[in-house]
Amino acid sequence: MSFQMIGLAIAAILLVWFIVEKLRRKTHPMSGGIHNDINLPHTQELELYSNSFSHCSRKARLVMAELGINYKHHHVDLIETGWYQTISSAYLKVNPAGLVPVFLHNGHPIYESDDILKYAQEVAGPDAPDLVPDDKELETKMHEWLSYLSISSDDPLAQMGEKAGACIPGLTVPLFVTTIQYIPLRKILVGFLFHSDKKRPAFFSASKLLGHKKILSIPFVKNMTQISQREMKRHLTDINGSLKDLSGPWVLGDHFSLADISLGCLILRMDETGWLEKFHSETDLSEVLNYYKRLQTRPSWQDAVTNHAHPIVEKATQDLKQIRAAEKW
Ligand SMILES: N[C@@H](CCC(=O)N[C@@H](CS)C(=O)NCC(=O)O)C(=O)O
Repeated sequence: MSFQMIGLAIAAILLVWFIVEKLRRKTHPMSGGIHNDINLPHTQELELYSNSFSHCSRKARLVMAELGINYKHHHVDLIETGWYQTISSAYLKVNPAGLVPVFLHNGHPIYESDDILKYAQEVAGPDAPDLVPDDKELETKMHEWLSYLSISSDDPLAQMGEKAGACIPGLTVPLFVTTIQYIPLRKILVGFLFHSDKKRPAFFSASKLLGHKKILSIPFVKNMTQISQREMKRHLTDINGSLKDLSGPWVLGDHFSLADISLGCLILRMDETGWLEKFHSETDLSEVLNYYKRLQTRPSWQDAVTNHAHPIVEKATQDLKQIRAAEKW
């Protein structure tokens, strides 16, 4: 057989492999809430698929810890923690949208972190604390907070002016860049073949190859991080004002609720990316800092955040701290 024939045979095998893999990895959006029509393999009544670094996953783990829910945990990697497990054929059976977190109740999946938070309250036993207040006015307030803090699955950057949650992805960019230095390029490139959103592997491979300075000076990235900074600083100033006026330690006063879980995760992200310290040096956020300290002393924090620390994220967080200190930003 000639070299040409061998080359053609290899190309044909690769093409067949690619087509088969592509068919096995079909992705499409999934609506939130429970899907009773889907039955997934499970060994426990309640199971959670989450990633240690993911903001929405942290919310889900915190609610489980606060409610004392006993569940089986499956860690799912994102490219930032190792590889694109969310678009593996096995995980796409769990969530065809390729997103974490997913909560399973008797094998039926619940998608969207805020729906998971509410569902967890419904399945928690009668002795579990009430993270959704009975008082209708307080409940409405809690839902408003959840919506204000949420990240949309369709367009994560939409409505940065109105929603604090929409500013999170843009402000996580510097940490994405430092985490991705620990991931081999070949793993990032897999995203070009199978990720439904090619901007992600494009951004991650550029980050890996160019480093933070060049990435953060690309006009689109620069513009996005500048808008996110401006808007998040304003949101945190508003949040600081609301916390100052409270009649109790939590956003609804004395009642610890789902809103505190979501707000706690937003502040955590701002802390690990260095923005919290920077914003506080420019505007008074002392109420936010005190509130954050109160959250960190709750046993749920240890359980859902500290115990799930990821070595790559830990190292990348330190790297980012050093870069910020050296470059004074
Ligand atoms: N609105 C969704 C957002 C979920 C989401 O965006 N998850 C991210 C991690 S925080 C993810 O799975 N990304 C997959 C990827 O980056 O490929 C929720 O609240 O659950």
